[in-house]
Amino acid sequence: MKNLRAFVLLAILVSSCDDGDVLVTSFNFEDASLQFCEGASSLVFFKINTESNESLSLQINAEDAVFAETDSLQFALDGTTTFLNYRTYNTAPDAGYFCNSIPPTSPTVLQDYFAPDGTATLLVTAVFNDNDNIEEDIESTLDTDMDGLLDYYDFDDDGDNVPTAQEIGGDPNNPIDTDGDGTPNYLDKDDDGDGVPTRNEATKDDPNPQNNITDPAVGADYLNPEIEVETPIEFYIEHSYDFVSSVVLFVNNAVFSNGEEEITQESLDFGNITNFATGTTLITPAFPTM
Ligand SMILES: [Ca+2]
Ligand SMILES: [Ca+2]
Ligand SMILES: [Ca+2]
Ligand SMILES: [Ca+2]
Repeated sequence: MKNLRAFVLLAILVSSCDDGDVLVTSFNFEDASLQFCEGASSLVFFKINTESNESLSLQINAEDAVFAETDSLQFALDGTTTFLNYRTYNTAPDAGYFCNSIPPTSPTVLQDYFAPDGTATLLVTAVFNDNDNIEEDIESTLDTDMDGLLDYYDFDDDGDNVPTAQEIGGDPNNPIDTDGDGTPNYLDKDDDGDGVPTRNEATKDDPNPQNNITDPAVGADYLNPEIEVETPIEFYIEHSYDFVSSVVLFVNNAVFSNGEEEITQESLDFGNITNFATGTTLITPAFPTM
């Protein structure tokens, strides 16, 4: 996880105390950006107010895989693996303070509030890209080959086991249409129009149609209408697509306590981090049974 960029949406400044005392804490993180670091088995989100020397931090346990898809993730605070800390210091901590396996000796913690109860919510938004050089609408629900991967992140749109990037030719705005039927090869299940689907102009030993060449002078059989040898290939090749995920974090019903005083926060808006996680998803779509 990298490419940290953070923005603060808004901050909540409501502090209350059950015995009515006025707290010297400010609980002000309005101008502090959300940051994070990864510990051995946990993820720590934090905000630092460098003016008032205070920090708000949340530790959660989450597998990296959960950030590869758009989802709303809820984490119940339990006081052991998932919890919040609100601290004040003699001087402001830096980002390295929060994921140290050995608690740093400085800065000195003046007040330490711990919240073992509440609910943290992470809204993950993942944007997919199949890198197939076709400009595709990520709002579209079109799934040409009905393999469960929408066209905008399906690197083989027509499911013929020849990736789109290798079917469009040199000009994405004028993609190759071998049989001239008006459907470009990357959307045509039978590229040469010989009646044998491209996927089936391959062999069981090598399901890549590009490698099945009877006449080298013409090229692969799936682009040679004179060759009509059919071998049923009833599976798809492994697909890959990249993702870039951003997160929005908020916490509800947190009750902070330092043993003497309590601070209740019904709603804590931590803000967001764009480009929180990037990666590549590999998936072999199930072959549809018809
Ligand atoms: Ca698809
Ligand atoms: Ca294809
Ligand atoms: Ca065609
Ligand atoms: Ca052929």
